[in-house]
Parts: sequence; C-alpha cells; structure tokens
Amino acid sequence: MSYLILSVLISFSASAQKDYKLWLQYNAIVNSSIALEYKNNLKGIVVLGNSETIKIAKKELETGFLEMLGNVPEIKTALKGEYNLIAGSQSNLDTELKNSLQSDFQKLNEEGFIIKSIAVKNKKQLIITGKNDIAVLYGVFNFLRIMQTNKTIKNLNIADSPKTNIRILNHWDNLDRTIERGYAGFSLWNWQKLPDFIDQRYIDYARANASVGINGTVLTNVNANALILTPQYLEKVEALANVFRPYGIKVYLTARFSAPIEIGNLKTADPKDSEVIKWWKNKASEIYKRIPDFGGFLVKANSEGQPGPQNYGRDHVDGANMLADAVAPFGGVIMWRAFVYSEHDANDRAKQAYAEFEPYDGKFKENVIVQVKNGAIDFQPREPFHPLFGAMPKTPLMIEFQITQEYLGFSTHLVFLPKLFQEVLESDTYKKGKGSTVAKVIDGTLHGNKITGIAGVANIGNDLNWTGHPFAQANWYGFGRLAWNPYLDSETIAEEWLKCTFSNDENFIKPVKNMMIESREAVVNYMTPLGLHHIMDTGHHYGPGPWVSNLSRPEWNPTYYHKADKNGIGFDRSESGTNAILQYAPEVKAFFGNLETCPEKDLLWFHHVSWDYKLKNGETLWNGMALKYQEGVNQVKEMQQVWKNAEKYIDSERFKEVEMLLEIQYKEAKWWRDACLLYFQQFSGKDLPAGVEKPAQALDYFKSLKFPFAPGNG
Ligand code: BDP
Repeated sequence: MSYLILSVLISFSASAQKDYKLWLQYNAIVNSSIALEYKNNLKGIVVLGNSETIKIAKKELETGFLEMLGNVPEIKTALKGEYNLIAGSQSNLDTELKNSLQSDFQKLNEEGFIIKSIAVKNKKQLIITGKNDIAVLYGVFNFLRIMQTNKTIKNLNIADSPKTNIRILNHWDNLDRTIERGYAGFSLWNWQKLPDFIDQRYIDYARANASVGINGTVLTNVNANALILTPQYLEKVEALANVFRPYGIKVYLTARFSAPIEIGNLKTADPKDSEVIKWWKNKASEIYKRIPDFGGFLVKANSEGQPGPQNYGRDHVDGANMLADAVAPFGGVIMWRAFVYSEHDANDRAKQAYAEFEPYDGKFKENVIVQVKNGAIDFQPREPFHPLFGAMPKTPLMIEFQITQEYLGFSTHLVFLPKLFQEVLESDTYKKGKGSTVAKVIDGTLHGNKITGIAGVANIGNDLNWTGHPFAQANWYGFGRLAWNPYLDSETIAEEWLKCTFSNDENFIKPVKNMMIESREAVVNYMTPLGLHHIMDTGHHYGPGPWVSNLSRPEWNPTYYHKADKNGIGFDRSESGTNAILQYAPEVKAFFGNLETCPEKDLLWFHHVSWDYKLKNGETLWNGMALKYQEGVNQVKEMQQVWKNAEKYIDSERFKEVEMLLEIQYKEAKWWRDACLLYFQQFSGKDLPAGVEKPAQALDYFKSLKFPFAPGNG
C-alpha cells in the first residue's frame, strides 16, 4: 500500500479501512494454484517512462502485488530475462516490441490499452501498453482486476478501448458543501481549505475513478453558483485539477448563465450581446490559463427556475453556441442539458424536452453535446427510454444517469443500478431500423458523432465509505464500467465488483450476485410497479406521497402522474391521451401504444386502465398491483436471508452495516406498500387479494408523516 494512503487509513478502524478501500481491496489471493501461476509467470516488473501517471501505475502494481501475493516481483530498470511484466506506453517501447504490437495498436483509440502475453527474443513476457501513459494506467488497473478476480493470465490477449469520450461524474455539490440529492455526507471539496490543503481524499477519489476509466468530473451543482467562476474559487479548482490530471481526469464546472451579471457587473447575460460574448471569452481564457486541460462547462438553463438564454428572448442554441465559441479555441466542450419542462406548458411533461430540443437538431456548434436524462420525466425507478435518443441524428447526445438514489431509497436501500442503466442502453429506438439501441446513439456509432459521452450524477460524499451504503459503491463502479463499455452485462459488473470488494468464494458470489440483480426489480415493485412513477413524497422525495396534489406547479404533484380515479389508474400517453408515443419511432409507438403489446412493466406509464383490466397472468389490475407491492416486500425479505447466509464469507463490520440497512429497507418497503395500497384502494374500492399483508396503520397515519430534515433537499 502506498505510504500516503496508508497514513490516512491508519487512524481508521479495520472496518472503515475496508469500506474506504472500495473495490480496490486487493485481498490476498487464497486460490493457491492461481497465486502460484502469478508468481511463476511474473518474476520481474519493468516500468517504462517517468511521468506522474507512470509513477502512479508503478506504485499501483507494487501495492497490488504486495497485498494480493505477499511480495513484489523484482523491479527492473531495463528488460532482462523472462517472465517480466512490462508496463509502458508505445513511445517508450523498443523497436522490436513496438513492431510486434503494430496491429494491436491499430485497434486502439487514444485511451485504449493492450494486455498481452508475448515472446521477445524467445523470452516470455506480459506487456501492458497503450498510446499514452493514461492508457497504460487503465491497462494496469485492468490487469489488477484480472488478479483481483483470480483469472488466469495464460495467453492473455486484450485490446480494449473506451467506447465513449466523456465518461463523467456530475457532482451536485454546493459551495457550502451540502449536496443536492446527496445521501453520503457532505461534499468532498473543502473549498475553505483549498488550494493549500490537499485532502488525501482527492487523490483516492481520482484513483478510484481512474480504476474504472472515469475521465471527467463536474465539481459543482447544475443549479449553479456563479462564484465558482471568480478568481478566488478558480484557484481552488486549479488545485483540484492538478491532483486529478495524472489520473486522466479532467475538471469541468457548471456555468450559471447569469454569471456576467452576478460576477461581471454587466447589465445583461443576453448571449447575443457583444459585452456578454466578450465576458465569456475572457472568462474561458482566464480558466484555461490556470487549467490548460479544463474540460468545459455543464449548463442547466431555463429549467426549474435557472437563468438562461430565454430570459432574453433567445433559445437554447443561442446560449449553447455562445459558450461553445468561448471554449472552442482551447478544445473545451459545452454539455447543454435538455432537462426542460415548464409549468406554463399545458403539455404532458414527458413530451416537453423532445418538443423543445428536437427542432434544434443540427444547429449546435461542433463542441456542444446535449445531455439527456435516461427517461423523459426524472430518474424514476423505471422509465421508458427518453424519446430524444435517436431523434437528433446531427447532434451528439450524451446520456445522464443518476447514481445517487434520489427516487430509489436514498443511500439506505440496496439497489444495483447497472441493471437499470443496462435496460435503458439496450432499448431499441428503431430510429434507423431494428438494432438502433440507445447505446449506439450515445457511443456515436448510430449517427457517426465525433464527441460522445455518459454522465452520472455522483452518489459520493465524505462518509467514510464514500457512498453511504456499502452496496452503493457498486453503482459508482458500475457506472464507470458502463461508461467505458455501454454493452457490458450488469451481471458481469456485479460479479467483478463483488470479487474485488468482498470475496472470490463462489458460495458467496452466486447468491449475492443474484440478490444484486434482483434488487432493481424489488424497488420497482415496492415503490412504483407496472409503470407507475413520480409518486414519491414531495420535495425531498423520501417515502410514498401518492396523495400529494396541492403544489403550485401541477407537474410536481404525484396525482398528475398516476391519475387514479374510480375508473382506473395510469397516465394515458397513447393516441387517445397525450399522444406522447408519437415522439418515438413508428415501431416503438405501435409497441407502447397498443395495450396488447405494451410491456406490463410500462403499462401505467402509457395507459389509463380500469381496476378490472385483465393482466397477462389473469389477475385484475388491482389485484396484480397489490401483489406486485407485496412481491417487492417479499424480495427484500429474501435479500435479508441471502445476506444472513453470506455472513461467514466476509468481515463482520460490513456484514452488520448491510444487515442494518436491509432491515430499514424492509421497513420502508412495507411502508411503501401499505401507504400506496391504502391510498389507491380509495379509488378501486376493492379488498386486498389473498397473499397481501394487511396494512399496519391507517392511511391518515401515513399521510401525517413529515420529514422536514430529510437529506439532500437544500
Ligand atoms: C431533479 C432534482 C433536482 C435537480 C434536477 C435537475 O430533484 O434537485 O436539480 O433534477 O436534474 O431530479 O436539474
């Protein structure tokens, strides 16, 4: 273990150390034949190059070997003998090596790596390389994951490049260190002590991100504060950028559109005003002087009260392009969010972003990428894919997932999100015929876009375990893995993560992996089954609130979304309703629009159906819905059992943490079931079917619950 990391961890208890180390546990390898294989085939380490990044790669290898195998192979300064692990970039390899790897290098992009068993002058070696040192670092982390997951290294032949360019965390961190929708403590960024005090956490954060290939971070909340753009703060941002750079991580900031007024003393922020244009140009060059590899800006404009170009009679294209011009000379990008909807628009909220943005296709500058949430409403436990995917062929679109669990039980509920992410990425938009998946839209292969990206709203705070729930670490990890390769299977991700985080024992892996995979459907079942959505309590979104109907903005009320009445329940977005389905390709429209073909998991998203509507299994809608709520509760009970059985395979501290959290999750799942069923029962007028437990309290009790201090709500 590196001295720096060791020194920060030494004061922690053993459990905190494990929690803190995330998926980089580097547990000693207990499988003796695998350990022997590694020892016999890796007798020396040759690291080529001398950059900060290469030093990190070297240290990581040393740490990995020491912890997993008990000793570090001989560190060599030149290639001598055989059975060496060689790590270095293309330009640092000798001609023979370079030539023998020529065709492999051709397969790689700038960040891709090669891990390959080769023979040099008839001597066996294992090489980790890429076109630059960051690629080598990615290769080293990948190699260490091979060791962590106890895979054989015989005949390794990997050439792996990330499929997206911008793989980025969006921190919704405020300058006072509160985190909007954050459930894992306060912000990591200690603005008061920066730039002079470099918290070890910044380094460990960068290391964790690099280990899964995340290469960007937006430090500040999309509901932005202009102060971050003042010299006083930029100096601090610069210090963070300096820490992150050797790990391949670029820093981005959110730009408050009205900053020219607030910190620039201008009278307007009109994107067509020459003073405003000049102000942003100067601001950009000021930033790039400090941070030459600054990534660019993320902008939330004219959304939920944020200022934007529309305040001046301009549109999103005007705003985005003006900022794009300011950062273009320095290679920066503008990530412009399409999360827009308005209380003055009587249209179905699910239709508004498409209606506004689709006509802008082809009008943005080259260095603008439009950031679209995975679904048309707002990070629900389940949403059909956003209709904008595939609908703007001439505009790069990046997808925005929420890793922090605003609508999925905060950091108390165990929910494995890669399952959700995968469902969206695999969805077929049909915009260019069958197989036009969301993954192909965002990796640029469908429309040939130059810039591509995936963003995840971070679930990270200064809790000892980073993410509040030990299993929420898997969502950070899984986001990174999917950002690198949006075609990865969530089961593979779960398995990797479990092995790297807890144990390689199959008796542990199998049931716990299944538990993770099932956990997503469990939360859908006990919160919003059959296509229900946005029925969380208001503001903080903690717990159920299907009864809320008194908010000033209609589309903030849960009653707007479920539309329960005596006749039935669900939001009619079919042709007979808001016709939101028209925003999808004809094949998808037909599929969702027809009750026969609409998947039941999305039923109430697209249709208003009667309480007696017959589900495919023969149950009435009311009975089927009640049984789904019960199933969700039962699934959590089963998760508890699986976890109990896992006790002997892991450390008692993390076992206990998860055990306690699952108990809360079980209680809250029952709360959701009881509150929602009692509320909807007022409309259905029907008894609960056999098999559904009777509520423990009356509806008024659930309605009376108030949580003024629920976290993450500003
Ligand atoms: C909603 C959150 C809100 C965010 C907003 C956004 O409730 O806190 O500011 O999304 O994405 O989910 O801009």
